[in-house]
Amino acid sequence: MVKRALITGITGQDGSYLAELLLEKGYEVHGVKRRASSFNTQRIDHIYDDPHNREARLILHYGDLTDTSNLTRILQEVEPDEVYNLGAQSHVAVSFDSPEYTADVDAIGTLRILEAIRFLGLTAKTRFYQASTSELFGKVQQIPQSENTPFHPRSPYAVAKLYSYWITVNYREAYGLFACNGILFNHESPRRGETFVTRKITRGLCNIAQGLEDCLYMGNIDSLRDWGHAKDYVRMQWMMLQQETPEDFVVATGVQHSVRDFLRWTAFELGIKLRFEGEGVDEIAKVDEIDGDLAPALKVGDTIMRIDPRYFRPAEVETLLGDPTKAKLKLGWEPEIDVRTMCREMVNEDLISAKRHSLLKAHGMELPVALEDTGR
Ligand code: NDP
Ligand code: GDR
Repeated sequence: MVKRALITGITGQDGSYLAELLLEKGYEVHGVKRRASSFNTQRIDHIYDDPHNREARLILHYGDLTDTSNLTRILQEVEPDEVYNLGAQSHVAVSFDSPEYTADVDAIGTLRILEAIRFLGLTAKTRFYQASTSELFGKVQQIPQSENTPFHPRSPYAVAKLYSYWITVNYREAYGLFACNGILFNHESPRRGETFVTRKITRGLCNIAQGLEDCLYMGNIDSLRDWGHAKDYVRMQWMMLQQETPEDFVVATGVQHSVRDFLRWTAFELGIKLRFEGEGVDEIAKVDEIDGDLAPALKVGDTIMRIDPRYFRPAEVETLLGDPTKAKLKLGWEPEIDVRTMCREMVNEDLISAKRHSLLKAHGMELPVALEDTGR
């Protein structure tokens, strides 16, 4: 029997890698995509099947986590063996601007799916994965953070995700649903959204190196994170739903670095050594040395990073470090891609795009480079 999975958030970073993984494993994969005024399937176009092909194993449904009847109808049609609830307003800083919407999607959206599973009588058939987050730990009380660390969310996003965490536990305890929380620490890739810090840095510095932008404006570069690769983390999402009994797991690398480190590594991949000068909001990063020809637009002494307090958050999560011991011992999960390798992969991809833009510009065919325009 071919297994059927339903993924909310299939057009996002994790959704695209998970869809690839499940297709490789022989699943029929259904995904919920939002109607948008422009194409929003770039991350999954390479695995998309023409729906006229009867053999198609990737099937998309228009839908939204704010729409109960739509979600119920999709679940009724698909009757999935596994649901991966990855859809979310996933940007922490944006959740301070849109707290109510974030709660509707990230908290009540989860309840809508769980209720639909129950209402449709799928409780015994359908397994449920909830995309929980290290942001639940927020104001850290214990280092490193494990499944037993108390939560203290620090943003409307994290508070909404806290509801989803507990409602998932509740449906497991109350109705016997096979439901698991993956408490995932930050994970990145070349498909990471452009306004999350790692991708903002790799994309920004590649554009600067090629003369498409002048300077990168950053928030709290002392912030500490445990960064892994999205490919490793979606493998664990699948593994969690293959266990004998449902349980929650922390997914992390157990290694911590600062945003400033990530700036340094990205510069290193471009053959640049950075020198940080000044303090607090006056801190800047200058080009100290250049090696090779990957940054033709730069010279020693150029200032390529400044702090902009607009990117500070009303409440910050200063430090996160995960303890993945349970995932390793119980499921045999190990991350395979380290953060430096991931940074190199991201730089390589963003550099291709920056070089393409720069070449077109040199031939008088300048394309607009989408700058980070959200204020976030
Ligand atoms: P992305 O932001 O890349 O993707 C989010 C997905 O959710 C997109 O497909 C987006 O659609 C969809 N979405 C947003 N709003 C709605 C809505 N109202 N209804 C239906 N779908 C919606 O996130 P990631 O792939 O990085 O993360 C996946 C999940 O894991 C999220 O829930 C996130 O909060 C959580 N998480 C992520 C971590 C990380 O480090 N990446 C760590 C821990 C948890 P569209 O493409 O149309 O915008
Ligand atoms: P985070 O990721 O908030 O941890 O949430 P993000 O990459 O946005 O921020 C990480 C840290 O970097 C600091 N920072 C900046 N962040 C952004 N976006 N832009 C900046 O200019 C900037 N300068 C410094 C932030 O303050 C923060 O401390 C991500 C999301 O994927 C969530 O959905 C997920 O739940 C968590 O990771 C785990």
